[in-house]
Order: sequence, then C-alpha cells, then structure tokens
Amino acid sequence: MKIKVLKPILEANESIADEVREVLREQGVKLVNIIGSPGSGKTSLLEKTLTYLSPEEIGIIEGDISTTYDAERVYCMGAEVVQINTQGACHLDANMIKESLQNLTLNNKKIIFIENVGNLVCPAEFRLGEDLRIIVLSLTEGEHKPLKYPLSFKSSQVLIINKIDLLPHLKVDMKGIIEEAKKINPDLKVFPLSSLSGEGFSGWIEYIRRFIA
Ligand SMILES: Nc1nc2c(ncn2[C@@H]2O[C@H](COP(=O)(O)OP(=O)(O)OP(=O)(O)O)[C@@H](O)[C@H]2O)c(=O)[nH]1
Ligand SMILES: [Mg+2]
Repeated sequence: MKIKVLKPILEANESIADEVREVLREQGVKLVNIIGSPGSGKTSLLEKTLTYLSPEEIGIIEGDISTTYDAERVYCMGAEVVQINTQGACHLDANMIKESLQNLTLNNKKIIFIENVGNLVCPAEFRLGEDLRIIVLSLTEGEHKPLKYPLSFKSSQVLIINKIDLLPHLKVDMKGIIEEAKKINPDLKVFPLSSLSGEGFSGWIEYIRRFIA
C-alpha cells in the first residue's frame, strides 16, 4: 500500500504566511494578529483602540466560527472589515488571510488587525504573516494561564491584561500573572488596561501609534 503524504499543514501554512507578509510589506501595511480566550475582550480592545486612531487607515479581519457580530461592532467604529467564518475550525490560517486581503482596500491602509478565533491553544500554532502578535488575557480568567498555555505567551510580543476595572471585585494576583508571563517570555511588553473604561489605554495607544509609524 502506498500512502501519499502532502506537505505538512504547518509547513504549507508557513509558506503562505510568508506570501501574506510580502504582499503587505510591498503595500507598506502592518499586520497584527490578536489572540486570546473567548470573551477576553479582543473585540472590545479593537473598538476602544479605534476611537484613538484614524479608522479609515485601518482594516480588520474578524475570525469567528460563526456569526458576524464582532464585524458589525468594529464596522460601526468606521473601519473596513472582512469576516471569516471558520465553520468549526478553532483558529485562522494564513490561506484565510490571503483570501481576505483580496476583499480589503490596501492602498489607503496603514495597519490591519486580525481578531483570531477565541482560543488559547490552536491560534498560537499558525503564523498568519503578522508583524506583531498580541495576546489578550482578562483578569477574570484567573491565574497561571501563561504556564498552562505557554506557546500563546511565548509566541506573542505584547500581552494586554484586560478588565482591570474589575480588579477590586476579583481575587486575582495581577503582579503574579505578569511575573509568570515574563518567565515564559522575558521580552513580552505588558499593558494592563480596561477596554470598558479606557483606564491604562495611554501606554498601549502610544505603543501602537509608534508601531504603525
Ligand atoms: N468590565 C469589563 N468588561 C469588559 C472589558 N472588555 C470587555 N468586556 C466585556 O467582556 C465581554 C466579552 O468581550 P468581547 O470584546 O466580546 O470579547 P472577545 O474576546 O472579542 O470574545 P470572542 O470574540 O467571543 O472570543 C463583553 O461583555 C464585554 O463588554 C473590560 O475591560 N472590562
Ligand atoms: Mg470578539
């Protein structure tokens, strides 16, 4: 019996991710991949961030298993948006991003944010051609996520600790979370903030503005 093994999925994904990166580099557009658990606040972070930036210069690719709810939320903030429904898949892959780019106007954009499917495991495995990977962790998720889901933290450059407005109501050690995350990834840039109240946003906005520039 002969069994054909095609190019391993991750390897094929890597080469498409390189293509995506090259297309966007030629256009001068940066790509940011936002990962995090369901409900950690990825869409809320985008909504609030759009109020500080120029939405017409921003494209958004929304990844969800189904529905267009998140796309509608960011569309209302003035950004051009494409929704990907993965129909069950727990992460986006580079080919989905390559196809989405055909549905976005690139020549007036400076940055594209991807909101990945809510999941702390699978999205970490798949590069999408991004220049920056951000992990959003909310305080309500509790402690030890960095040690339990190390690849998500290791492969990201920025950690957003969201929902700090809830700190007085929770028994959670934010300092401990940061220490643990830094153990996994000492270079991780950490921004504790609230996407609801806007508390802590100045440092994050300064960082992303500099990144775009
Ligand atoms: N108190 C508080 N609530 C927040 C904050 N950010 C988001 N939320 C709430 O958390 C819930 C989930 O927020 P979303 O932004 O939809 O989370 P998400 O990560 O995009 O969720 P999925 O797309 O389903 O994975 C919503 O009810 C938000 O209003 C925050 O900083 N503080
Ligand atoms: Mg969302």
